[in-house]
Order: sequence, then structure tokens, then C-alpha cells
Amino acid sequence: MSGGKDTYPSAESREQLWQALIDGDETRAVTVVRRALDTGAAERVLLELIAPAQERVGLAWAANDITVAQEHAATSISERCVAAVADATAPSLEDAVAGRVLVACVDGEWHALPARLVSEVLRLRGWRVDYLGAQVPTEHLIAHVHRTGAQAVLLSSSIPTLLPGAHQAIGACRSVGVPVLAGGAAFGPQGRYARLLRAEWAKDASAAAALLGRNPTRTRAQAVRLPEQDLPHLNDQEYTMVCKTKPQLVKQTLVDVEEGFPAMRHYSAFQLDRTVEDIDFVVSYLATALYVDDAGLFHRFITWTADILAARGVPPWCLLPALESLLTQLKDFPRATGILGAARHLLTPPGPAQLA
Ligand code: B12
Repeated sequence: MSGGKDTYPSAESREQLWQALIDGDETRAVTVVRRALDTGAAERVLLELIAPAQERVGLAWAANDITVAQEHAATSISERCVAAVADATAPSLEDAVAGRVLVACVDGEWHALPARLVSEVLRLRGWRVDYLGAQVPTEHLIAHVHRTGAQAVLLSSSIPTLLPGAHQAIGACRSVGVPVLAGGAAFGPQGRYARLLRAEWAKDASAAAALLGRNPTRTRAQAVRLPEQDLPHLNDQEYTMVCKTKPQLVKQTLVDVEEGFPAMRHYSAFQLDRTVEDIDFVVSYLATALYVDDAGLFHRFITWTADILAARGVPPWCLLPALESLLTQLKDFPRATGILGAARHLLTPPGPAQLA
């Protein structure tokens, strides 16, 4: 095996870890990680071996190359691998000289592994970390900030539809004078939504450690702000109306889509549930795009969904009737119709052969 930090982690160990993950072989995966720890720094094992393997799991699931169960198994094994690194390097609390921070996922967020990786890297860098894991309700987050006297809160989110909740959590932290550093895919390319919601952003744990190294300090408590004070476009009420009427929007879209696809009448209960879930997702992403006033958020979601459908043999143009239905239902909302109208152009309409 190639050693030394320069060639680290080797392509061989990356491939071995990947194989162990998709084979669901926890013992083998942990052995690969332990061996990697013998030849390289723990931080690199976390961020350059375990994290990329987990990202590859996501790509393989999206491409329909592995099952949902395999993806779940692989994630559990990755968590075990992170724990193996933590066990092997466990600093004592006395070693935590840099300060104390809190790491948590925003309310509703199940993707805990990214936050765990961030926590372990910060521990290695000498921080005392209170890691609260997945979906932390804002009131409990704040209560814990008070209890621990954390210098900063690090918030993780992978799912953009949770951004309004993240905004609330960021506002609540600022109102008690604690700076927030946000990270994860939800915060958009180069963290553009983090800044919009008045948080700092870091692309990964190493960048977060560098920012924290400048020693964030608590500021004076700031007055609680309403969402529209940060985001004046919310005054047009489009976001609020789409959220309020979401059940009706989903129901009517389902009716309209079924009219366009008579084959749907023969769908099994399972297929129907998935379709409702997909439409629910479309409306939720539209609402979030209205919240941050960025059509790109919705368009990236539509492109992502189109790829997921295509990988499963479902033609992406199936999304068009849902977009058309929403365009009709939301005809009086200029920002929503602008976003939906542009999204139509991302999908190639069916040719005559596909419609036959
Ligand atoms: C494992 C997984 C799950 C597991 C999570 C279990 C767990 N314990 O974490 C389960 C099965 C629960 C799950 C559920 C869902 N998932 Co999922 N999941 C994944 C997967 C495969 C891996 C996540 C991961 O660990 N990534 C590896 C880490 C290392 O990468 P990362 O997230 O980018 O984190 C790095 C940086 O962003 C940054 N960072 C992250 N957080 C923070 C925080 C701070 C403060 C800082 C500074 C930095 C930072 O540092 C990290 C380390 O370098 C991803 C695919 C992917 N590419 O990530 C999908 C993925 C995130 N999931 C996805 C989806 C859609 C879902 C579901 C909605 C599916 C469903 N229909 O139910 C639900 C959502 C549930 C919810 N409400 O949260 C989509 C999201 C797409 C989108 N456009 O929104 C993805 C991208 C899958 C895909 N390829 O399409 N999922």
C-alpha cells in the first residue's frame, strides 16, 4: 500500500472503502479506515477518504446503481468509520483549548453525517464540540447555547426546503448574540443562501476551522427580526400564499396530471403515493425559491429530479403537466409564474412517438 501524506489517501484505499460500503461490509470498511489512519492525518481520513466515499454513495443511488437499502447500509457504515477515527484520536476535554462550539442540523434535517464530520474535524483542531445531531428544533438549540455558553453555532443542512427554518434558527442565535456558521448543500452554490439569511458560510470542515480560528466572539444580543426585514420580497405574500394553499395545490395538480396521463388511473397505491410525494416536493421547492427569491434553486431541483427520473426509466417530460397545472393555478403570482415558466424550458417535450 502506498504510504506518506503526499499520496494520501491512495486511490487503492478509496476503492477498497467504496467496495466495502456497497458490499455492506462494516468490518472491512473499518479496517480500511484504521489502515489509512496509520499512514495519514485523521482530518484527511475524514474529509478525503470517508466523505468522498459517502458522496459516491449518493451519486450511485441517484444513478439507480444501488438500492435505497444499500444506501442506508452504506451510510450506517460510514458513521461507524467516523466513530473509528474518533476512537483512535479521542482528544480529552482538557485538550480542548480553542473554545466551545455547538454543531447541529436544522430542524427537519436528517442528514447528520455531514455535521458529524464537521464536529470531528473541529475536535481534532482543539475545539470542545457539543454535537446535537439531526433535526434540532430551534428552541432546544437556543436552550443548549445558554446551557453551554457556546461561542458559535455551526448549522448544517442538505435539503434546501429547510432554508426558512434555517433562517429562523440563524435569527434566534443572532438574537442571543451568538454568531452562526452555516454549511451543507442546502445553502446553495458558494453558500449564497447562508449570506442572504445573515449567516457566515464555510464550504467544509477545514474552512470552518480556519474561520473559527479567528476566534468568533459573542456580540450584543440583537433585536429579533421578522423574515421580511431580511428578505423584503416576502412582502408580496407569494411565499406565504403558496405555503398556505399547498394541500389544495398538490391535490389539483394531481387531478390535472391524471387527466394528462390516463395510465395513472391504474397506478398502484405505492405508485400513487410516490407521485403525490413528487408533486409535494415540486410545490415545496417552488415555495423555497420564492422565499430566497432565486429561480435557480427551483431550476436545479427540476434538473435533479429529471435526472433521477431518467435513471429510473421515467421520461423527464412527465414533470411538464405538473408545471403547467401550477402555472394555471398560480397565474396571479408573477414571481411564481416566472420561475415555473422558465423551468418548462429545462425539459424536452415528448415527441409524437412518445405520445402515441
Ligand atoms: C445518506 C443520505 C441520506 C440519509 C441520511 C442519514 C444520515 N445519518 O446522515 C437518509 C436516508 C436519512 C436520507 C434522507 C433523505 N435524503 Co438524502 N442523502 C444521503 C446522501 C447519500 C449522503 C449524505 C452525506 O453524508 N454526504 C456526504 C457529506 C460528506 O457531504 P456534504 O453533505 O456535502 O457535507 C460536506 C460539506 O457540504 C460541508 N458541510 C456539511 N454540513 C456542514 C455544516 C457546516 C457548519 C459546515 C461549515 C460545513 C458543512 O462539509 C461536509 C464535509 O466535507 C446524499 C448524497 C450526497 N451527495 O451527499 C443524499 C441527498 C442529500 N439526499 C437527498 C434527498 C432528496 C433525501 C430525501 C428527501 C429523500 C426522500 N425522498 O425521503 C430524504 C430527506 C430527509 C430529510 N428531511 O432530511 C438528495 C438531496 C437533493 C436535493 N436537491 O435536495 C441527495 C443529494 C441525494 C441525491 N443524490 O440526489 N439521505
